[in-house]
Amino acid sequence: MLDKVVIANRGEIALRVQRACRELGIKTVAVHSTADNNLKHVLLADETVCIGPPQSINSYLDMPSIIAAAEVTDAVGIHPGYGFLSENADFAERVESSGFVFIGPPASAIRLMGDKVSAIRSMKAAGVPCVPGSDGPLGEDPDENIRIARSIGYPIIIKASGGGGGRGMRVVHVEASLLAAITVTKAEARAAFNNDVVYMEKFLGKPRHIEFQVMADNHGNAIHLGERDCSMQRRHQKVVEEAPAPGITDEQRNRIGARCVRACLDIGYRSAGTFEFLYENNEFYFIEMNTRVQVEHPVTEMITGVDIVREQLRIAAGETLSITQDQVRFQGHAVECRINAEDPKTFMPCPGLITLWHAPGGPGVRVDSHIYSGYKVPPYYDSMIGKVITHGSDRDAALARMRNALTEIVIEGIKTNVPLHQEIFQHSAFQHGGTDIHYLEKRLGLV
Ligand code: MV4
Repeated sequence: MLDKVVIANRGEIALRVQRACRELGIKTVAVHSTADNNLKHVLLADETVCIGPPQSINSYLDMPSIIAAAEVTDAVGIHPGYGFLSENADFAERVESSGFVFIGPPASAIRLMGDKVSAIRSMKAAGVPCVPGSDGPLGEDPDENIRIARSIGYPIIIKASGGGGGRGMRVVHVEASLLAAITVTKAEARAAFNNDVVYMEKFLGKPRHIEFQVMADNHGNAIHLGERDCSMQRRHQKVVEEAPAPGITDEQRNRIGARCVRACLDIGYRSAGTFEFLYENNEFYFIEMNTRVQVEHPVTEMITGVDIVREQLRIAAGETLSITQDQVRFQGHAVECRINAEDPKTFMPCPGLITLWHAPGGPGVRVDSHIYSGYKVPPYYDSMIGKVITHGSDRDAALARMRNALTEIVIEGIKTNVPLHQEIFQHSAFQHGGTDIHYLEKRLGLV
């Protein structure tokens, strides 16, 4: 097993990675900014290295500082968590060329999936169903682009190949707007991603966002751990996630899961990954792959019993996956609420001192959070301060446990989105399950 790992992240995921390391007997190095001296995992780490000032660009995104921290502490591996440098192929490459293990996929896979046109091309080749579209970059010929859009049928969506996660997209409803939309999206993409490659897809009006969790090792083994439904979102920020996705059949899960596994083997994938799909009219359409551990991984852990971060560490140490596909069992239902330090009405971030914290508990309740009474939420980073995950024998049982947890939870001193979650869990459409990606914004009267 790895001897010592640098955790190149902060907050709840840094603590999550640290817990997995501890269980495996791996020593941990917490690298942190000057704003994060009092983070829970920093206080618990075997060693700590301050890597810079509060602004992420000078600390959690500073590759030389993080690699230097691994050097001075004699660490063997670096876990990037999510966000920050987790999907930066150059970072993965520099970690490895400096002699450390990148606890994630090969740089080549990150690069391939980071370019959405090449990602879709490889997925299509592996038999993963994709959205009808241009099957490659749009060229300069206006007549050809008009022809492609007509053959797909309006509405269509123009997407930047360097984008993803909702950045660099534009919907086109009529042919008269097409060419201007392509020009503008290209210009924005060049400015934002230094890459003006754009492609075209059929625009799906009321899809759900359903994603498949995969894991692959270095020995030719790959498995899927089923799907999650992440449709409950606002402005591309997920709010509630659940597994399994309501209404998805075993046949669909096995079929799409098997395609994702095939794709992992085809592209030489390793570690944890997620295939994002849009789901509409009973069909799955691949849109992007995330080459990192995700915020919502716990709902998959709760229904499968697989510790995804532990597997990442084992795989990085050269071991095989500890389970085969045949051994994966889906049990019950899990739901996750992301707890943010924000105003529940305006969604403005609300950093500050947490004067009192009581975590919810009881059977089937999991809390992944780094906060404690007396912890001060700094203003420099993402406002997510933790996640409450509940599991039950079926969806109703998981939801009932979450409603309970949301009444037990106490966070004083700062505003949080707990009231929003309490409201969501009273909505009858949500209780019924299967709401689409526009549901929350519509309910909030934002659309
Ligand atoms: C789409 C789409 C409709 N049709 N692609 C937004 C984030 C990025 N991952 C892809 N996104 C979308 N792609 C086609 N062809 C609608 C969205 C979309 C969306 C997707 C998932 C979750 C939330 C979303 C919110 C708005 C739009």
